[in-house]
Amino acid sequence: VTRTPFIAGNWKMNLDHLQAIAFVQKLHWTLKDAKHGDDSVEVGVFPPFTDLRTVQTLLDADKIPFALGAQDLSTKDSGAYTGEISGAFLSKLTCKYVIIGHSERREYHDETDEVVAAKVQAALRHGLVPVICVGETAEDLEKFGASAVPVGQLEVALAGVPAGADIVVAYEPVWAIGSGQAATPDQAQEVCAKLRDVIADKLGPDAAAATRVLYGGSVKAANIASFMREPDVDGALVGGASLVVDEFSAIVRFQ
Ligand code: G2H
Repeated sequence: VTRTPFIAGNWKMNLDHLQAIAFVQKLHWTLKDAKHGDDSVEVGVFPPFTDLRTVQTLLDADKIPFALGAQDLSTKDSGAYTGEISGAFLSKLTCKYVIIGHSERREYHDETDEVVAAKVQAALRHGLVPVICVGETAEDLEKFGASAVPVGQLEVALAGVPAGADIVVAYEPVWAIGSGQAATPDQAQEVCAKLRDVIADKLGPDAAAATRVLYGGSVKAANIASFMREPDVDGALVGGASLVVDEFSAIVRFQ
């Protein structure tokens, strides 16, 4: 099985819908002669909710081959849930992906493993591919080592997920996020391999072979190639560096 590398830009709470237009156009222009949008590498952009419609229109109008994703969704499908966003709305805007369980959601919005699991189910109900984020804090790392917490988080997130489901897993050690201090390629490989074992255990060997496992946490142009050389790292979830066109383009051109 070949797993198409996936470079995903998580904009977090950056770029309003007007800034998004300029950014996506410039990124497209910069990547025009790069091999992407085919089997060599998939590029994804994950803007804030309020940008999704604008970016969708732009991708569609200019036939820009970036996949569109959201940064979160509701566990519910519709109804009296003020401020929430349904996966149904995201599908209608041609979102392919949705990030679930990012450590910033877990930390600032008290998202438990059970909430994450419910969001994974919500994504699948609406035909979205969940990008399930797991990772240990510095404290967890000291107490339990690198893999115990992310493995436990993924086990809960995958409960009830059918074997054939299309999912992406992202290993993001919390201590590496936005800190400039990325994990080493060896560290990333070790945990990503264990996460693939969890996928094998829960969803079967075919799913484990087909599912992309990303590394995230201070990925930049200077370190992407070293991660991509690892056999169980299939791409990157990029935060800060995804907001700088030249840097993100260089990450997409890692090979
Ligand atoms: C981890 C990552 C993107 P950054 O949060 O999801 O952010 O690349 O800024 O560490």
